[in-house]
Amino acid sequence: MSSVCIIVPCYNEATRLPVDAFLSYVQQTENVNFCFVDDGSTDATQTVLTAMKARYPDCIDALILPQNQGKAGAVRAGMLHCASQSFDYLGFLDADLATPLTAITDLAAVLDANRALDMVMGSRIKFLGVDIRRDPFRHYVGRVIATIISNILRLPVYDSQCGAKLFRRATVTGLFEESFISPWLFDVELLARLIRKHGRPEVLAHVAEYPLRQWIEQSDSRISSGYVFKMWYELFRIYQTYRT
Ligand SMILES: Nc1nc2c(ncn2[C@@H]2O[C@H](COP(=O)(O)OP(=O)(O)O)[C@@H](O)[C@H]2O)c(=O)[nH]1
Ligand SMILES: [Mg+2]
Repeated sequence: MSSVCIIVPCYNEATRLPVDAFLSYVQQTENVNFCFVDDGSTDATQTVLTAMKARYPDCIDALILPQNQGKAGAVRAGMLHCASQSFDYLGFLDADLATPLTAITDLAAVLDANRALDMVMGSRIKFLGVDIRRDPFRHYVGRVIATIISNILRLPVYDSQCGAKLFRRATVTGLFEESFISPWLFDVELLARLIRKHGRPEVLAHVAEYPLRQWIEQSDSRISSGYVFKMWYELFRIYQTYRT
């Protein structure tokens, strides 16, 4: 299998991070590495991550950011930190494992099967045979936001905001070099950057969505409820900045 490095942004995750699940996964799996990024947490996240790295130094790295940057900044720092290493694919996953670790090999298989793809995104689509569990309110609000994003991008993307994405390494530096406008909508910016790079008609050959087999919403979200208001301004700025 191709080698993969997964960035896990961690903000005050000392009690929430499923440490045992990560450790048993690296024990059982070859070719998958993790780079946990402590995003200036104020709890014991740094201690937890450093202990994980000490146990499995060959496949776990911990990047400690002295100041909180938001999810976009933490993912970006981790991706750029690992892009110089010899992995085939780099990606990111939320620390709460709402997307289970088994999705990593599923997403890697999509890139393995199609050499033209730069990026594969997990997509939370509830249908028979998969296990997608989401609070109904967040689901409906999320669907409205996702549909608006799809219209702004003029791209038939179903679920831009799912926190599980994998990239071919050669594309990472170009996509993540520039810092992001939005701490939570940076996924929209990644798609806008791909459109800018390839042109809208061709982008469909370079990015694919993959319906996740499982996604279980975890409580205790780090996004504040007030962000729903700020988000519209960020979307507007993204639209203005990447407009072609
Ligand atoms: N770097 C950073 N990461 C954050 C911040 N807030 C959340 N995260 C990380 O982003 C991921 C998603 O956060 P989560 O609370 O699960 O959000 P939700 O499930 O999308 O509501 C987790 O891995 C968090 O640790 C933040 O301020 N900075
Ligand atoms: Mg979550």
